[in-house]
Amino acid sequence: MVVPHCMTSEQLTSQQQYLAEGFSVARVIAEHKGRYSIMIDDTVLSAEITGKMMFAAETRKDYPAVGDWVAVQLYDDNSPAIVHHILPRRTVLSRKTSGREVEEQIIATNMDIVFIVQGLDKNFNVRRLERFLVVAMQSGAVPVILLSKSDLLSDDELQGMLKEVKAISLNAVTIAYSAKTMVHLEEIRKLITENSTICFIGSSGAGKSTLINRLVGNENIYTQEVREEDSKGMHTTTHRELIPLVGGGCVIDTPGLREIGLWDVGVRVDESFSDIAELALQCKFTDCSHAQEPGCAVQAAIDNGTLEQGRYESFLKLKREAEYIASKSDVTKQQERKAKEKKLGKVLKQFVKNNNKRR
Ligand SMILES: Nc1nc2c(ncn2[C@@H]2O[C@H](COP(=O)(O)OP(=O)(O)OP(=O)(O)O)[C@@H](O)[C@H]2O)c(=O)[nH]1
Ligand SMILES: [Mg+2]
Ligand SMILES: [Zn+2]
Repeated sequence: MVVPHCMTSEQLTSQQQYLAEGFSVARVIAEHKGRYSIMIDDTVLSAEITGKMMFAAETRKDYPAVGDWVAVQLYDDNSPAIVHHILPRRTVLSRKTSGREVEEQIIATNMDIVFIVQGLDKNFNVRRLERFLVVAMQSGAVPVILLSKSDLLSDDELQGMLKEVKAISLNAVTIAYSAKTMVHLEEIRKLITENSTICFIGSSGAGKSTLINRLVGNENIYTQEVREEDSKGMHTTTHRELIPLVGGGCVIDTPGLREIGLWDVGVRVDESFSDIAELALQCKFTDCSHAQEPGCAVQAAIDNGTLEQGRYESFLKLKREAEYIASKSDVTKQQERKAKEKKLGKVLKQFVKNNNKRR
């Protein structure tokens, strides 16, 4: 099987240059602690980066990631290929690393679509979906929501959950499917066109690897039962891996993420909560904080049930997180951040207080 060559013109130009310089161009398909697996045509090779690249690397962005096209030097003996350059990236899916560090982790690059997989079991959580959507949108790829395990629900239950998702998904394509009964798998398959790369993200136990096994047509990837009481997975997939499909296209499996912190998402929070932004335009005061002002369209929408309170709280939380990350990666914004954070913190507190009082 061959990894698809779907490159932008910028990438093609860069590829030509590296080929002219005597390099080969390969795709990174896996990463294991500083060692990489790369694929050229249908051959998988081991690779390492040059000392120069390691020395020059300032951030995570300067290291190869799964999905990257890289310029490599190949050797006839069995020694690993050496990665010299990373071709410009078309799309990048990043998150903040877990823990206290404010650092970027690249999940995958050069994908066309991000499949956000979530189980329709006890793991179902629209607030988490909102977060995944912001991260996926920022990558530059198209987000698609896949709701697994539809076999566990009655038709009525399924319709109810789809309605909840519709309220937060904006226009993202949403497919509820079952890897067990195979219902709606064909629709998913159709989204994976010949030259496309699709990255799968979602919590552990959501069913990412199971779905990939169905799409690949065998059971090569290891999957595991989830805990019954809360549908939590066992973190079965341990590293990111790009897998070419027989019919063309390829998929990137990733380990389930316990938490997905926003990384430098710019205006994506506003974009993926455009329903709230539109409401805000109708507030009486242009600087309305939507906490308690008269003529507030956001509060009115919450009161009349068109906007869910949880969604608005989620919006405030993600906004605050995005502000924090943006300022951390730019020291000069520190002062501004503190002021804004304090304000958003107050707004959130005031908002929750007011709404709880009213109930
Ligand atoms: N009933 C039902 N079970 C499913 C479906 N899809 C996956 N599962 C089950 O869910 C469990 C977890 O699936 P995995 O594919 O390992 O989940 P994952 O998202 O890859 O999890 P990590 O690798 O830990 O991130 C397995 O027991 C699957 O059999 C489905 O559509 N219906
Ligand atoms: Mg898995
Ligand atoms: Zn308002």
